[in-house]
Formats: sequence, C-alpha cells, structure tokens
Amino acid sequence: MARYIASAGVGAVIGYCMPKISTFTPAAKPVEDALGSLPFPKPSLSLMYFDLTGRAEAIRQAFVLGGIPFEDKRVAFSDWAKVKPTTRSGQMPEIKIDGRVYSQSMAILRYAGKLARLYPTDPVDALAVDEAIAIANEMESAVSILFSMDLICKGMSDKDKAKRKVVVGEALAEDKLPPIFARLEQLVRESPSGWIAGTSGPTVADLVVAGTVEFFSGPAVRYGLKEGLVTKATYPGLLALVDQVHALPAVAKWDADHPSK
Ligand SMILES: N[C@@H](CCC(=O)N[C@@H](CS)C(=O)NCC(=O)O)C(=O)O
Repeated sequence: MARYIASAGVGAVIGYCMPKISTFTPAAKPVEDALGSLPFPKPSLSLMYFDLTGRAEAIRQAFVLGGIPFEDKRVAFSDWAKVKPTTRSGQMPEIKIDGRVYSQSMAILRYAGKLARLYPTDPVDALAVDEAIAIANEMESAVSILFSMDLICKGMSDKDKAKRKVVVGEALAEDKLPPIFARLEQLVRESPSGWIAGTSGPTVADLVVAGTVEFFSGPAVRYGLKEGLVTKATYPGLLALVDQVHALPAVAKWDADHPSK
C-alpha cells in the first residue's frame, strides 16, 4: 500500500485508497448499545488526512462508532507540497487534540479506540486486538516493496522495470501474502462473535483488518498485485468481517455520507 511510502508524492498516497465491498450483512449486535457514555472529557479533535480512506478511515470509523465529534480535515493532493512542511512528521494522518498535534496512524487509532470503547481495557483482550492489528500491518510490510520498485529498479528500462514488478507481484500473491491472510482468517473463524479479536463487539482491530482486506480486494491491483487475491472462496471469514463492519449502523451512515475514494 502506498501508505507505506515515506516520501512525498501523489503516487505514494493513492495506493492506500480503499473501495468498499458492496455486500452487507446485519451486524451481530448494534455497537452503539455497547458503547455507553464517553469515559473521558470530550476533547477538541481535528484529524487531517488526504481525501481518501487509506490510513485514516479506521480512525474516522472509530470516532463515528463512538459518537465522538471530530473535524474530518482533508488535504487535496495539489495542496500537499505546501502542507507537508507544516505537519508534525511530514506525513499524514495527524491529529490535533486540544491544540496539540500527534502523528502515527496506529497510535491515533488506539487513542480513538480508547475514547470510543473500541479498545479493550482487559489486558488479554487488548493483546488479542494488538495481535490482529500487527498481523494486518505485516501485510503492509510485505507489499511495501511494490511501492519502492522505482527506487529498486533505478536505472533500468521501463520494460525491465515492468517485468520486475510482475515477478515481485506474483511472489507476493503466491508466497508471501496467503499465509498472512490465512492467519487473519483463522482468527475470525475462531472468534465466537465473528469479531476478529474474539470480543463480543467490534474493536479497532476489526476496522484495521477490514480496511486491509478491502485494500487487497481493490486498489492493490493498481500496484501489480493480481485481482481476486481475497475472495469469498478463499477467505470467507475476512469478507464477512468487512460486511459486518460496514453493516454497523454508524459506519453504514458514514459510508453513505462519504463515498469511498
Ligand atoms: N507510519 C506512518 C506512515 C504515514 C504515511 O506513510 N502517510 C502517507 C499517506 S498514507 C503520506 O503522508 N504520504 C505523503 C508523504 O510521505 O509525503 C503512519 O502510520 O501514520
């Protein structure tokens, strides 16, 4: 995913644009019922990212599920060169909480999860959530090579570069990614609730894993990964999880109001 790329550029960004998967099944339990009231004083929140799902969507979903108001600030690609030097880390997402800025999507997500009660307070449940997130993040590490191909193939002809991309894409699709998908699929299948960390309701891990699966069902193709890497036949549990996330009423409303890019 382009979300892995550290350097500037639109190409570095759009790879992490994820489309929604269109089939929906009802959520096992409306998440709003389980959330209760906010456990902390309501902070002023401004989340800044591109006008994409990418690394920010799970964070947005967590706030939405928690009923936590936030500013959803979106930077146009054309403005990025100007905005980049003003950011905390030269990258997005970043969040401003009561005037102070923080970076790193997974850190922000856990923060959002704590506010939204989508990150367990029980240490073992939290471990299970972190485990699933870490496995999903392994996907990112695995495919990051695809977004560095221009660097790796520097000096090669376009034709040779294209050939290398095909070889790397095939190796990822055939060898590297399936065991990681299989581990996530196993987690979903083992879960009595269908939520990936085995919790009774959704957690931030479900949001991250669903987003990752959606990426591999769509935009990854643009980067040389073959189509149909994740299908109902290969990973039915993971696709059901995606549906389950998007069927949560608050997420379904968010999706309707914000068509994916
Ligand atoms: N480790 C960071 C990576 C952030 C990142 O790579 N952001 C990309 C967008 S997904 C970005 O800002 N790219 C533009 C750039 O690096 O100039 C995180 O998880 O937040």
